[in-house]
Amino acid sequence: MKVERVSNLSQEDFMEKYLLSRVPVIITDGMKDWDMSRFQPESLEKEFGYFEVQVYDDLFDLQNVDTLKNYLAKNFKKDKDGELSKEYTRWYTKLKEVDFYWSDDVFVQLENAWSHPYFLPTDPLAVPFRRDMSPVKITESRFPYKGLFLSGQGARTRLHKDPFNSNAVLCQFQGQKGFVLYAPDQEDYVFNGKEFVNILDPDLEKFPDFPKAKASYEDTLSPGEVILFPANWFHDVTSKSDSISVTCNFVHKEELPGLYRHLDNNPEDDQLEILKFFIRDHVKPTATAQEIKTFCENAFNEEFDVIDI
Ligand SMILES: O=C(O)CCC(=O)C(=O)O
Ligand SMILES: [Fe+2]
Repeated sequence: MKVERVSNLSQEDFMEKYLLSRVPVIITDGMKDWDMSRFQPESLEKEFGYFEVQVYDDLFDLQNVDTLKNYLAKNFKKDKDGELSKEYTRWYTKLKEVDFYWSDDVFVQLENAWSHPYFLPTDPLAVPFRRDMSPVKITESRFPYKGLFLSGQGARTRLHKDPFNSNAVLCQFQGQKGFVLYAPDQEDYVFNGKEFVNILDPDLEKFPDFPKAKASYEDTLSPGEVILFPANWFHDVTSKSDSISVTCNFVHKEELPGLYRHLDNNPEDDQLEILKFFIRDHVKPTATAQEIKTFCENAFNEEFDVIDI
């Protein structure tokens, strides 16, 4: 089935019909008025060619660090003789307290080339959290959970769901991405508690129930379109052509109960490090899942008081 495509989507409808109802949607005019030319490979190479980027495999394991120029030369277009790219540049902004090849400076430089998607509320978000509870725009550097994604034809992100009940909006600047979506209720068939199944080459010993899994959607995202992957939906994404996207993750404050459930059920989640980074002014690096939950409960009470722990 194809994902519903809409345009002229109000923020209220986005919240009610899609985000909080956990229904995937493609907003076909989601990038209107953006300067797409600044996100094409030639212009990115001109502006940032000698920056070093994070190069991953088909899941999220870092493989190496290379210059953007080299990544593009090796993986984008032309004479690859039909060879498909395996390397994937996921160039995240800083999301952990470590020095690394983050893309924060790149997004600062690109800030005027795009804007906050018109359908996305700017309400206070739980993730990323900001103390003053002022409106949030994803183009700002205070919205750190985002990445510039470059993937040569064939490069893939294997099936997974995003961390700690976060939603993702994926904005497609160039190229086409084919994707397959499984609803959260398919979890038992596609996840064995440790790993996600490789849907193109399923290991039936590890995933004996995978044959029962039913994908809800199979579709292709084209330039100018934005897709919402709601929290806990499993997605597998393959670049059908050389592709450039920006992806942003967030948890709306209306979704805090889901985040609390996640914290209760996953006290050892290794992604908590990222959550803690977003509230680093308020919680200690050693904070437990329960302490993070307490922080959120206090921060999002009616007065939005923030209590440091
Ligand atoms: O565009 C893609 O390759 C999917 C990216 C994705 O799902 C993620 O970063 O969580
Ligand atoms: Fe994802």
